[in-house]
Amino acid sequence: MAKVLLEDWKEQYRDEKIECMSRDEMSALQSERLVKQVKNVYENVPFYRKKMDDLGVEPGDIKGIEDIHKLPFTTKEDLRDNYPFGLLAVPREKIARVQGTSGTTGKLTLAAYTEKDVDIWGECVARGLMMAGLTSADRIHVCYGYGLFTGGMGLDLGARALGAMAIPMSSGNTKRQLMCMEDFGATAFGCTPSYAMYLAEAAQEAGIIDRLQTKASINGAEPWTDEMRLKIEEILNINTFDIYGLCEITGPGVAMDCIHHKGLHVYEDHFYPELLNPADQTACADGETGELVFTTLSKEGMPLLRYRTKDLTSIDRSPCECGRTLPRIQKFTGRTDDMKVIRGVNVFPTQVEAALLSMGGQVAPHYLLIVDRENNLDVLTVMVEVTEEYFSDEIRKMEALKERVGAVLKQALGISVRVKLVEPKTIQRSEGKAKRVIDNRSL
Ligand code: DLL
Repeated sequence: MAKVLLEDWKEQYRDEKIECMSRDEMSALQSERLVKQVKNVYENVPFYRKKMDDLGVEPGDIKGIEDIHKLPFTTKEDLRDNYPFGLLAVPREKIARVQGTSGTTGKLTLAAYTEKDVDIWGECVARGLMMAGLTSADRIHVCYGYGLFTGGMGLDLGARALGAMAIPMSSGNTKRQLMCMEDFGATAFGCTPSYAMYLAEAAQEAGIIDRLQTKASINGAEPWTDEMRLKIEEILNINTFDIYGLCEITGPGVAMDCIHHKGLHVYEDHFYPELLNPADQTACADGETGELVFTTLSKEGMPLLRYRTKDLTSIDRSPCECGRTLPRIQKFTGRTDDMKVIRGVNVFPTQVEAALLSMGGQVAPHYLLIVDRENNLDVLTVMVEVTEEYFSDEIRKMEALKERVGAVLKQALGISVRVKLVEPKTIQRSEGKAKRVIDNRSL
């Protein structure tokens, strides 16, 4: 275990020319790619030809990246309507692989990639791995799921592009994960942040932390807070990085944060980001929170124009101390669809997470929000796990803790909540994306 302090950090770039390019050069590159891409989808994807015709836009109207606002949006519903292969821009024989969403109910969201798309995906993940200080000498333990979900394959492709060793564990069986991590001398691992927290606690409990060689972890696929990052870093004594992506765009490797943790650098030479006001789709000013929308500038298999991710963040284009000029999106508060409106107040699970972690170890960062409607009134119950250290058989002590948690949550959320304290390790752990909310109102 070897956390590197910021003052000792040596920045390395996978592609310095692109990652540190001037804004003018980047705009020129994006413009060239966009013009080509628009012509491509107009000629090869009937769905986009119709959408553009309906808007009265022709490929010739798009002269550069500044014209992107003239183009139509694409939504998840469009992907579903054209499931599975209706949005391909190449013949099906050119598709080298498909990947899908991690959800288990309903129709999948399927994405298709050519060989070149897969190479670019690996390159982008490799940029992130280098941002995390990894090199070809590293051994990367991948406990994201392998399969249609992009996590396992994404990290694997990144390790391959970097020339590092991939350890394809997939998710599940924590004891075995830890055994292999120790035996194979993994120097880094990748999984969801909720599972990283679980692994960290399990390693601590097994007393093996000193025997691990891990120095970094690459965590994403779900919203999490900086407080959670610090907690994982503290337990394992490593550097932890946030990686973002979605299968429709490329899987992990759309954006990742650097050692300065001031937002996730977007690989905008391939994935052009826009931040739009969800209500009327007008552009947000830099720093203003809105819905993240992506256009794939170089994708061959299933290129998407202005894909509405439903993820909420803001963008910062100021230079970063790491030297990269790639813009940074802030850590995600959540998706438009996991924000809950409770008695008129917007509540995100990440606000609960930050509040619980601010309580100095009295409660564990494992929690569940349950929303009910009683007598026409919304009621939010937050189930919170007490840590072993603070758990007590004395009712008075537990009542006092419950009151403290209630006060901290009220302060953070702006509404009063019911707190249900539960014993250590009783909230179900997730090996993939954690389920943080049960909304009984919509059932
Ligand atoms: O979750 C890809 C991925 C795998 C990213 C492994 C990072 C690591 P999907 O299953 O298509 O793809 O889900 C995409 O997950 O729209 C976000 O809502 C959420 N998400 C992904 N990364 C983050 C993150 C993968 N770092 C959806 N922070 C996205 C917050 C994230 N939310």
